[in-house]
Amino acid sequence: MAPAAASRIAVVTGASSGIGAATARQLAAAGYRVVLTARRKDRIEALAEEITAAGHDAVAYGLDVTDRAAVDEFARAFRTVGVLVNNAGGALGADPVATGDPEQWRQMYETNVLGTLNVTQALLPALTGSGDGTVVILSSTAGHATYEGGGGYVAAKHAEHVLAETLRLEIVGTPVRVIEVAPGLVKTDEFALTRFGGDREKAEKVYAGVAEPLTADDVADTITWAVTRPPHVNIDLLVVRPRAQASNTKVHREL
Ligand code: 8X3
Repeated sequence: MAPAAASRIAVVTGASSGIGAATARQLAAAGYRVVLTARRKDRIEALAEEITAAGHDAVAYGLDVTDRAAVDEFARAFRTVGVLVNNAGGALGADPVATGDPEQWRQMYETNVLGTLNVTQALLPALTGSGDGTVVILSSTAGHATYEGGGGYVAAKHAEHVLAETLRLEIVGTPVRVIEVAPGLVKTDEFALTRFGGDREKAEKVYAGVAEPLTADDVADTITWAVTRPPHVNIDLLVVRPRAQASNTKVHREL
């Protein structure tokens, strides 16, 4: 469904690459005026230009979602917002609990959980004010079951799942939906590389032998579908995995 004027703005966090960038492109194509946010301003500016050149509507705003003062200032620019896609976040490390780095755990909690909290809190009045707001929380299958070495990432993603569930309970009766999208194995340029501190060999192992992991576009398609349902339809939770993945730990690999 094409968005109504008051709910035409879609804010996407972490829009500089991967799922965030793909979602920005698809929401713009669906008729939204997309506000791209990320720390890497040069990237989102280039993407905004690309989207605009394709005849759609996009602007870029450099933002670190963990900086609450900056998030509040960003939110002041909007009277109404139709969609907020909380995509910023990611994984750091895959160490067992016994030896995991507490600093990595803290950073993951800050970006994934507090980042989502910051932007959602700051934009909630504008989302409500649109008369038809949608909050999307990109959690993960790591938010629903654990795996060895998942540690701090699994904990942070469980927290995001709880944030989505709790918010949905608390704002029922207001014109805002809360949609959680939980992807499994998605091959993007940066997710695994960031997780393993730039170690390409370790990053490649995550996808080794998997014929077709999900792509950023697959997930963006899922998000866009959920967001473009009629306003009274709330897709609470959508778990999406590649066919080759039956669970977090059961992945078919042809090696
Ligand atoms: C990414 C899924 O399996 O790497 O959110 O934790 S996994």
